[in-house]
Amino acid sequence: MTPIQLYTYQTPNGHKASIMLEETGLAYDVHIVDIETGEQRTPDFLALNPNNKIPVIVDPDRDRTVVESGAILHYLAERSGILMPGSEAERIQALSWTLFQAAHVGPTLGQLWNYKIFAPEKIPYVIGRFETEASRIYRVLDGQLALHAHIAGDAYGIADVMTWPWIHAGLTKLGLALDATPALARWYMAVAARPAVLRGLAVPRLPLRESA
Ligand SMILES: N[C@@H](CCC(=O)N[C@@H](CS)C(=O)NCC(=O)O)C(=O)O
Repeated sequence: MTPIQLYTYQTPNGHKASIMLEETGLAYDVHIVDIETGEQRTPDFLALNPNNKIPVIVDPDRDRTVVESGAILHYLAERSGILMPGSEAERIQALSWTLFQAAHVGPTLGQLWNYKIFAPEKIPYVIGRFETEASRIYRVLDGQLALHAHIAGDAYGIADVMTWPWIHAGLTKLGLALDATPALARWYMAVAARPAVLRGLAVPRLPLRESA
């Protein structure tokens, strides 16, 4: 098999794709797209994803280019047969929670990151608004994980791969502790113990920048 080509950067959305590739065991090559210097807006990258965002995968053997992390995870599950839910009922749960991540978890924490860390002017109303929404989303996940071992049901699957990097970023970068959501905390620790997750989190290895 020709290796899958992964275009990515050191971010939670990039980590979803690298963790999934590590889980599947499929061979892949990594291409760093430095979104801090604007490489996602070069003509070559825009030809892969007109939406100028990582991650993207190219599967040369099937002549497929896949954008959007949720679609990438579904594609890789189908391609490999790994983390593919068995029944139709499980598949629709996986799809629902994968889209919940894409619609709520990622956008809310992404905006919080922007306004809390990057914004030159810190606006308390805006930061408070996204922190309140993040708490609500964490309670939704905590409720689901109080009922099931994993986000889309009993088995570990793509909804977990989709969500874990953002909960990790929330904890390590945004100060979103898991004390008030014990089921979410239990799940977070269990997923963190998977070797494929740790390997995927280390992708891509960025070259050291020269300091000024
Ligand atoms: N919904 C997209 C989000 C991807 C995304 O936001 N990627 C960010 C990095 S985490 C990016 O490439 N940003 C560059 C830009 O917006 O110019 C997905 O799940 O793949």
